[in-house]
Amino acid sequence: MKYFGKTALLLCFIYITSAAKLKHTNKEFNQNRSFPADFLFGAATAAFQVEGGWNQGGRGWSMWDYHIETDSTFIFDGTTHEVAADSYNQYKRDVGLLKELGVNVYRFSVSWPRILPLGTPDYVNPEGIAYYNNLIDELLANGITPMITIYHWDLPLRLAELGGWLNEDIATWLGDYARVVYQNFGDRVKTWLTINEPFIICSLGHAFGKHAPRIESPSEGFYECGRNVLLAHARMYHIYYDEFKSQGGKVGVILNCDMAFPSTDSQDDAEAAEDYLVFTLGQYAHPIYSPQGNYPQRLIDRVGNASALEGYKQSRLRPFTPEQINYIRGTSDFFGLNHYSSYYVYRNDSLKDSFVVPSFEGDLYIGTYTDPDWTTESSMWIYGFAPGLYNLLLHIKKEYNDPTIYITENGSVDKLGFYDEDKVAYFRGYLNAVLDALEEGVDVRMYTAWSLMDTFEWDYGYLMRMGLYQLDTDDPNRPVFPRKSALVYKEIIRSRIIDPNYNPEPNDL
Ligand code: GBH
Repeated sequence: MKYFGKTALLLCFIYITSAAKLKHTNKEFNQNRSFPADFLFGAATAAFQVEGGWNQGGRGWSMWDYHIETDSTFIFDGTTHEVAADSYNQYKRDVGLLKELGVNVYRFSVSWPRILPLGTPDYVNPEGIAYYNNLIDELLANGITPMITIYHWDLPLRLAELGGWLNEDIATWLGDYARVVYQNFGDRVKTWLTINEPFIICSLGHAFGKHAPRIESPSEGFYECGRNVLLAHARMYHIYYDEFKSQGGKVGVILNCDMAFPSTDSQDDAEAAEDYLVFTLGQYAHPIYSPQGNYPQRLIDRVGNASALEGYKQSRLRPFTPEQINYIRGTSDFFGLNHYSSYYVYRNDSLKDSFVVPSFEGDLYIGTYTDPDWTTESSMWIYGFAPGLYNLLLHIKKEYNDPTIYITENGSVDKLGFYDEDKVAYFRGYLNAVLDALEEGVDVRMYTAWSLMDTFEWDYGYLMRMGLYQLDTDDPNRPVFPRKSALVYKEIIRSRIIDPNYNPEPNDL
């Protein structure tokens, strides 16, 4: 993980001799084990990554439009989001793909600047509303349950200019936007995902400046962003229950988390693994899911102590008021989880001088590395190790009072072409880990694969091809075709078992 310190690379050979023996590995594939009849399968996308139609239908600019349109070096491969998978014009094709796969649910996001071009509800764009009405109706007509992410990163430019996630008013802005969304679509949509991945919004967007709005503020920006995300999420939740309860839906947040295994049996490495989960997951999960609310004590202590040593009069992690703690606590009907990778982590003196001070990485103070077997040439930042998901699910069950878990993203990358064997192996392994977790009594009820088709992968553009369906980005009509992973996933959904010997060929669909 590039952004957890440069020493990680130097130390990546150490795992061979010293990695603590993993306590939990997954069971073999076993075709007598099946997914429960009411387990929901789906596929996921996000508006900015698939819709295209960037200047169609009265859509406004998001902060991502601004950075892509004004800086040709921003996206690694020089591609843009302007057409993407053309889902704005071809939503019926998308629903056709979902139907072909046999999924129960489709997780997509609504574009804030398409619905509210200026960000605020002073003007609601009728063409934006019509687009999502059409998509929702088409899904329902085909027996697929729509599930909406309200915020998947496309903050309206005007609000970014007013300070975006670093302005406390963001809670008001998001709440007002969510109200418009509930009002227009809540008669047919019953599962709401408020915000996608607070940790990525705040780390890549506000600590490292890799994602829009490209702010590099690795301490204050990172923590203030997280604080505002929690307040905004809570407001979206309360507005639903105060004003739209009669719609009878459920509301929850999506947190992303990779899994950390301690590098050795040392106490320091065990604490490093614990703190990894505290900083990347607990920071957002504890205020919402723990009975007492508020940030985890380990986070409060680590940031508080580091701040004091640096001469700050107050912690760089600004505390919540008791009212805010109450306001945030209990505001999720389920635990939405995005998960992709695993790491080994350690903490020792070699980390001295590895981090910018002050920064959240300096506060966390761990090194990370991965096993070469967990990665492939095309995988970029994905280090696939299915027991990571199994262990993470057990951690969430234990730590957050056995919540209902929806796995809202999981998936991998492969080369172009039909035979995406790495991705097939990844999906099989991770779904097998879900079966392991179900046997341990973890309440996982849903899995939506990332992604339905190749998407515009944010700063990576089209370097990472994660689709069940391959997208031809050279053709203006954006045709798609099923990869092997699509056929394998379809068969898992149909049979509800994982058959490692199922070996489809092109045109089997
Ligand atoms: C998800 O984020 C997003 O929700 C989704 O929109 C996205 O398409 C999907 O992942 C796949 O990328 O280059 O070392 O800085 C998952 C979180 C975001 C974590 C990108 C890794 C890049 C790491 N990931 N990040 S690095």
